[in-house]
Amino acid sequence: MNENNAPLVILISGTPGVGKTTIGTLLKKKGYSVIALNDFILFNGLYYGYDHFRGSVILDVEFLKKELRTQIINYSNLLFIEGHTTEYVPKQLVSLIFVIKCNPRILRKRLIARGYLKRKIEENIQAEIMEECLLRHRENFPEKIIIELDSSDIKPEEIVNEIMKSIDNIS
Ligand code: DAT
Repeated sequence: MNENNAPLVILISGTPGVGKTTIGTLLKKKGYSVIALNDFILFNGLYYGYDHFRGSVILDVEFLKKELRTQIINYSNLLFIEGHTTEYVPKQLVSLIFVIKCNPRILRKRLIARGYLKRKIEENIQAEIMEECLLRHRENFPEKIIIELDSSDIKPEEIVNEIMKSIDNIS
């Protein structure tokens, strides 16, 4: 916890399929608080509607930011927020960001296994190649708090260990 009694907020982001949910589940099993941002958005109705072409919700960004500010103070110590659109978490709240990456060939296999439509797979592969998630976070947060981790060849448990080591270094 920091001096304002707000929790230390850690973002875990990346293109769909890189392993965010898996990491979040492992962190929860270890007893940490984890917000899955997609679930948070749906549960709190923080969207205008659904984009059928893109297969995703149309976010109400200002409402999302407001709701995060309100709800984050209910947590103590360490809070992980995992999701594809974590760049919308208000900058002042965030201590560290992990952008998980994955080799596009491996990512494609994961997305095929998930049953995504071909168009959606290619859109996500393109986003991974162009490092879109990383760039969006770089636009919104200082570079020094962003850490890239590659999930292509290491187990989710090892990624969690890397994350915890980095957090130990800042707290
Ligand atoms: P995301 O939440 O980023 O969309 P996920 O956690 O649902 O991704 O993982 C997508 C798939 O990839 C799922 O079948 C689990 C698998 N996976 C996740 N991390 C992995 C890793 N480090 N090594 C191998 N497979 C992984």
